[in-house]
Amino acid sequence: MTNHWVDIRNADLILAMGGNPAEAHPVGFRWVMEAKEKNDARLVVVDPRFTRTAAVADYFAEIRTGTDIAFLGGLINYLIETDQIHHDYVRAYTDASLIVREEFGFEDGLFTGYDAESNEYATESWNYEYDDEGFARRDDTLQHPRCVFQLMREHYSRYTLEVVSNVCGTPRAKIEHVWAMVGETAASDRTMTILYALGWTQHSIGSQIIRTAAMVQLLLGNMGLRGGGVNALRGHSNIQGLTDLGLLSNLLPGYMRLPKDDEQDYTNYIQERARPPLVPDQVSYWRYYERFHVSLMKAWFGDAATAENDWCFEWLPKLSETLYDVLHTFERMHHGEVNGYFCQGFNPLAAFPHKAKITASLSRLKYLVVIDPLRTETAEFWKNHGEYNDVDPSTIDTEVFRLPTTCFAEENGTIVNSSRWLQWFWAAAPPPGEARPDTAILAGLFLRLQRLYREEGGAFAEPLLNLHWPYRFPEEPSPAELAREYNGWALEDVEDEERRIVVRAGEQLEDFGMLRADGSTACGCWLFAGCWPEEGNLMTRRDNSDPYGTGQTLGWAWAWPANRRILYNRASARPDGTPWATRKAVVWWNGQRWVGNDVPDFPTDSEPAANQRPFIMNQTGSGQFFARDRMVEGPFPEHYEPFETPIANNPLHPDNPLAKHNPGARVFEEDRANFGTFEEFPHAATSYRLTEHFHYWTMHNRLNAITQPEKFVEIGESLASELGIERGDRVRVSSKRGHIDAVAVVTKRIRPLQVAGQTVHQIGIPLHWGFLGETKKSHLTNTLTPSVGDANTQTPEYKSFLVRVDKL
Ligand SMILES: Nc1nc2c(c(=O)[nH]1)N[C@H]1C(S)=C(S)[C@@H](COP(=O)(O)OP(=O)(O)OC[C@H]3O[C@@H](n4cnc5c(=O)[nH]c(N)nc54)[C@H](O)[C@@H]3O)O[C@H]1N2
Ligand SMILES: Nc1nc2c(c(=O)[nH]1)N[C@H]1C(S)=C(S)[C@@H](COP(=O)(O)OP(=O)(O)OC[C@H]3O[C@@H](n4cnc5c(=O)[nH]c(N)nc54)[C@H](O)[C@@H]3O)O[C@H]1N2
Ligand SMILES: [Mo]
Repeated sequence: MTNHWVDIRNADLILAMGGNPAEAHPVGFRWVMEAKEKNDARLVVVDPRFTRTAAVADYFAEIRTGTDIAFLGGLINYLIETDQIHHDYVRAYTDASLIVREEFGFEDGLFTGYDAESNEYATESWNYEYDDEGFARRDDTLQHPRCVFQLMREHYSRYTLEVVSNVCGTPRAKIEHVWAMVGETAASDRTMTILYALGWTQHSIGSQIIRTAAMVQLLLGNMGLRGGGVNALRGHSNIQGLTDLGLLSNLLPGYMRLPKDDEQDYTNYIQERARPPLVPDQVSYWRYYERFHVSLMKAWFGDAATAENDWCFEWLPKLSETLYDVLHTFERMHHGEVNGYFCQGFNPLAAFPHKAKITASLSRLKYLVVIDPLRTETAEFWKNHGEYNDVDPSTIDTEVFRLPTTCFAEENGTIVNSSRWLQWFWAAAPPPGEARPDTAILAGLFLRLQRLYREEGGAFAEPLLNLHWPYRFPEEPSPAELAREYNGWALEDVEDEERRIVVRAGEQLEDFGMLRADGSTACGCWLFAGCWPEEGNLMTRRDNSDPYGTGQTLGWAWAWPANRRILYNRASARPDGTPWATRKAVVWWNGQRWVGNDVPDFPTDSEPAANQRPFIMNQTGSGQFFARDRMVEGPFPEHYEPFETPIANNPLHPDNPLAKHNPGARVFEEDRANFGTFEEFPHAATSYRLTEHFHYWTMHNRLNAITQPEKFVEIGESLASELGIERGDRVRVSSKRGHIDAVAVVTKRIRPLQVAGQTVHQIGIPLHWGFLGETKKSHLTNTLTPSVGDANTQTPEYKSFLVRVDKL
């Protein structure tokens, strides 16, 4: 989240789109209700289904899955053409004025630089025009035909009301109604918050949907203010912590990025990441990359990391692929290129797409290790469970090991929530039986491997032999020790520019401003620096006092970065340092420094006249409409159809087959052969959650099993009557990859849509239930889903695929 849970109560408008928070985040959802009750806020829901969130909304609009870029792109067009944008904000705090290279262009669905052979773009033309000093040229009047604002305006001029309605299937009057409500928040004293989750991420165009939302919020001036922001409601209780700590395959802790295989040189590696400002005087905070990086390597490798050996840069893996994501790993496993696989708190047979492919892949392993407190479908993938898992164990050689772990309620530690708060928690009960904490299992594995390498040698043993392991009980590092390491400490006395000592050797760091690139500090995750300073563990704090009545509660736990609760909060004030509106104020300039009800996300002594912009992590200091790098499929989001679409072509580019689906997506050949067509599988399906279950593990719990005992699918009334299906009938839902059987819930909550001149029916498929546990046995939903991911993150396209429904 750019903002935080409690801050939702400060919003005037809440757009829940691409998420169903009443169902999936029922506790956090109280802040939505509080906004409605105490702030007179309105809630708008845009979803393929009339959800439990929609049931308490002020306005609901249905949408075809996978078409949110069209809806939001149309909104951008509407806001610009009706002049409902926050002009001063856009001019001062965004890249709208920057001038783009002449070579840049967009034609019939493709940006310049596309190579259809490799499915990749050469991105040189997606850049600004620079002056002799290396700064981007600009036109502050926003009139230059190639300034970002004019290019964006032109790009979205195609997204008229008629086009959007034709793509999304949302009736025009409803679209207009939602757009008008959103437009009202262009006023400087009104904000909209956007709440999203998987309804946006689980698409082949997922990352770009979220970017479109960010663009809308920048146009409206809603970033950095109370009740604004683009807010990802995270999933598993510590999934935020997982990304913060760099568990994604291309990351290091604190969103630092691993080198690629053509980056063998340390200096180049740092230069490529420690980027200088592209607009004069801007902060461009990643310029300090080396401080974060060297401190990480000191935490990992201790004395072995020295300036002479480039802080052990050679030992870091160099990526030969952009990502080693799960789809990629299973593709390799399917080809017999993976020997062993560890599933720690992960049930891929149930959770990953195209179950038949997952089964075939796991069957080709030599060994599978499942580290989990419960029985999982994955651990029993080899076992015949009748029609629900119809395999022949005699043909599967994979050896499966199960290592029982503790559960969250049986350990101490910290969890990072969606608000970026690190909250310490305490064990409520001892673990049963042989269960051990995950840290103990990993430490045991590491120490045994290290011993084997020490005794017997082996290729590339140095990183294992030299890993710094300073824990009191090496077999079981304690959560407190690990947390102190993430925070970081000084290895020598650290001085500031005036040679005053800011932290002494051996002391915990106060904040990431103390990190140094000379090896004098160690820090496991620069973003977490400050969570455990000398004064102690700030994550245990439970002071909910709120002196300004803003909900910031700076004494409750600890938020990264630097206990800041609202990111980019400098943008809550005008360029001159006064708040845009008192009721939205977060920080302001008091004549000497930045102060306010939150910790300023900005250099506190940077006076307004210095003209530094609020988006300090960006090289331009601005919020970016134009993504000059990082996004694989283009600098402006464009609508492309899901890989399985119920219509014949992309209505925006009907004559260009290359622009039908995301042109930057990675599709493996065998997976492409497993995509279905709408002639055979005419209905658009989507999958989702229910409050009563958590994925695939609450079905082991009798109370949850009682509340939702059996697999069902949701079918709209009109399709049901066409197919002769009545409530409670059993139906078969098939895709190109398999079928599931379930009870039909015939509902008014899903309505037929008029899309590109045809009627599209959508089918809703909850993802819970499997062949284990206390509920009735069922087929796994992911029997049906296609193996293709978002072009940037490779998050699977679980939310848009094609099925056929038959009465059983
Ligand atoms: N009770 C419970 N809570 C949970 C979980 C659970 O299993 N049970 N899981 C947790 C996890 S890990 C996660 S990631 C979160 C997920 O939280 P959510 O993303 O809110 O959950 P979903 O139900 O998967 O999907 C949300 C909504 O997206 C809609 N949708 C589908 N396609 C589209 C589309 O193209 N556009 C739009 N606008 N909407 C679309 C669906 O109809 C659904 O209502 O929930 C977390 N919370
Ligand atoms: N069709 C479809 N598929 C989806 C989705 C969808 O919307 N539609 N959503 C996707 C999303 S967002 C997610 S997050 C995944 C979820 O997929 P998974 O994460 O695979 O699902 P869970 O059932 O939450 O499995 C987590 C496992 O962790 C175990 N566990 C719990 N606590 C601990 C612990 O402390 N240590 C260890 N080692 N294990 C523990 C649980 O017992 C459980 O078996 O599903 C994805 N799959
Ligand atoms: Mo998730």
